[in-house]
Amino acid sequence: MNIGIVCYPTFGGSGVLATELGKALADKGHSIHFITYQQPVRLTGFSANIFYHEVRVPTYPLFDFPPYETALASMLVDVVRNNHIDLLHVHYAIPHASAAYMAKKILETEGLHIPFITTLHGTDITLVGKDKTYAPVVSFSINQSDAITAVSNNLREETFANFKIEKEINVIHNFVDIHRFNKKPIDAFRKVIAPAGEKIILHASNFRKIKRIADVIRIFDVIKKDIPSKLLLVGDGPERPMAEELCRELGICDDARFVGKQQDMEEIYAIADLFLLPSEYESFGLSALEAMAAGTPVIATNAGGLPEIVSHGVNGFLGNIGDVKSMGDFGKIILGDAEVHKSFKFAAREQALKFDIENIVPLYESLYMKVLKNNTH
Ligand code: GMT
Repeated sequence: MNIGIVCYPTFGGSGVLATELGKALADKGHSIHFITYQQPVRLTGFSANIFYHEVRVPTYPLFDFPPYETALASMLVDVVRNNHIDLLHVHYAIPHASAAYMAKKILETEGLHIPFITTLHGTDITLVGKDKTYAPVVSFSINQSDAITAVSNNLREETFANFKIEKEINVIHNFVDIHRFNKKPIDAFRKVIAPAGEKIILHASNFRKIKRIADVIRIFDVIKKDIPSKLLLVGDGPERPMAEELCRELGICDDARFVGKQQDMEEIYAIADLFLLPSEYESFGLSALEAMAAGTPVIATNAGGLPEIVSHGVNGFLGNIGDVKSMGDFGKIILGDAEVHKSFKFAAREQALKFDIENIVPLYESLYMKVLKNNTH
């Protein structure tokens, strides 16, 4: 199949998932055309089956807001016309689903029928999408999709609760390449972070409000009082200055290291003893799954789709949003006893196996086949 993939090219989970999906499909022999405004961060290396089309948005003095959606729709038309594209798969509804709809309508006038699939990732529904500034367009373009997928059962329910959706929403959970994340920890790297053999507690995100970074730091503070440990914070975003300030206030600057955005997450997950994701909401929590694939137990909130991956008391723990004391105590249970830690590590990896790339990517391929079958003209 020739598939056009539209996504955000940044470190966010939707872009990571879309890129990993494209790479996996290319490995299986499909031709994949990424259409986005920047080379996706996880799109490294060369593959004969992967093509990249950059959307440029020319500016003009009249434009306070250069029209990205128009540029994207025009690029989709061009890519479909010239590359025998069979279908478009857009990740994150805003503005990708409406751009795909526009491209589809333009191509129809030329006798080209191009179906598009929309994968909902989370904030495109639960936060930004339901804002009434965007909602009518989001709702319309989701309904116009030839197929809709959501990355968790929770997100499917949220979508039905927030929008009038007239079609089935297929749940296809996020996935991880279990072999890639099964790295042996690099001792020298561990030593740099935790020179006296302290436990390494990890958080990785885009440092937005929804991630509750202050809770990450406070949970760490609870754990650190009993268990010698270091906090490694990967990523960057608007909440970082607040987080640094909080570390100063708590007097834990020497134990918390902010390392910014990182490419080689496999190496980082491998040295972590515990992963924290105390978010206000996660449709899924791809970073938690990647941590588990590396055998790192997770402490998360019982919000959104997180309970679909983290099993309380088995491969991690789930706490109420904001309950840093309980989540800190859970951390102490896991890290305080080597045998307990070992069993949580084992269970984390076992759980991640269920979401292995080899089990999930065929679900997308079947959906593509179904859509193409329904779309023969
Ligand atoms: O985490 C973010 O805010 C980034 C966002 C994105 O769209 O890039 O992530 C969403 O999609 C990920 C991949 O499907 C999910 O794992 C995240 O849980 C989801 N984020 C939220 O729902 C807040």
